[in-house]
Amino acid sequence: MKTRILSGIRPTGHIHLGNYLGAICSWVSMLDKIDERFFCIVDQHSLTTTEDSNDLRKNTLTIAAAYIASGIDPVENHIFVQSHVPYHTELSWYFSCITPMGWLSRMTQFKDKANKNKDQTLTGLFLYPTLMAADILIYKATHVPVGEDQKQHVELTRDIAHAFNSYVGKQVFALPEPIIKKETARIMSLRDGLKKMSKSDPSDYSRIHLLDDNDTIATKIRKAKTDPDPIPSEISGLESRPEAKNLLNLHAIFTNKTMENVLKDFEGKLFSEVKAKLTDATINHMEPIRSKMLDLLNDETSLIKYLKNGANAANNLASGHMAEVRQVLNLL
Ligand code: AQP
Repeated sequence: MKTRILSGIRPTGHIHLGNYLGAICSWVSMLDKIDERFFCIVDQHSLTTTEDSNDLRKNTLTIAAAYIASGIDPVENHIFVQSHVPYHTELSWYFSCITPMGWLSRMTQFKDKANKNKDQTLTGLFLYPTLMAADILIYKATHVPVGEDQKQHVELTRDIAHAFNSYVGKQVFALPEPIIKKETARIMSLRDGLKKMSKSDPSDYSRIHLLDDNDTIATKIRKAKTDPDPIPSEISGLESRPEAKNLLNLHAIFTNKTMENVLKDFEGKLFSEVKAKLTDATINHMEPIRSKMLDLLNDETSLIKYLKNGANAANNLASGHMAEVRQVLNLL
């Protein structure tokens, strides 16, 4: 069977190291193992949190530039914008007609983001997982690489695929597999090691943006929350030190070492030393990506052309699958 991946990022603010390591790097590592690769900028999902919509156009282009600068070739892969393929929203409507409200109410992300006043909570936020299921299933994706926080939504996508197949009495959709890389599944905030790094965190110091310059990266790492204890020799010594664990994990990722080896290097040392080394490693890795992103953003015409080509390929595949869906639903 042909393998196909679909994944995406919401253009809701500054794309950060969590998105890069948790999502984009895992995509890049799979490029030569998967037959067809679709990478979406899920702009319609951004509208579920309306405070982000002012910068939507700019953020959409920035995310496209991040994909390409990180190594996703826009000719070999299909990079496109969700709103350029209308089949996503059409399929999500059909899915909303077979998805019980109870399934959606149980989603952790909905519970976290829903307004304290239930009557004010947006319908779009509630229906987010049915649109995400449509994003994936309209391409009949076989694999969905995501960070840990999106695992529940991919599991719901499988439930929705199953429910749809049962409703129409035909195996229209195979169940897609989530792919979650353990080491990068959850990059934590630099200000609070118990919270994931997130675009919506009010503090810029909680995350490193892909477009941060070297001085800003150095300042953010210097100001990152830590503790006064020296580095332990064993991973178990980090159990109650989430901020320390996060910084050492980032160091392990950027230097391509195991956590055990990083602990050997730093055992007994203080965080000032870890932070200095982590700053160098982060800048080494991120500087070429930032520079490429800036070049791409300076040539908007080419960037938009890549996105148009990506949307053409996506529309071609999606239209065939949509014809099948309309047929099994007995639409005239
Ligand atoms: N901290 C993280 N560690 C690892 N992976 C992460 N991802 C997000 N944060 C981390 C992964 O990035 C992909 C795109 O995420 P998204 O933009 O669609 O939505 P999100 O998960 O809600 O990301 P943010 O940054 O936290 O955005 P806001 O603050 O707007 O909600 C997904 O694969 C996600 O797992």
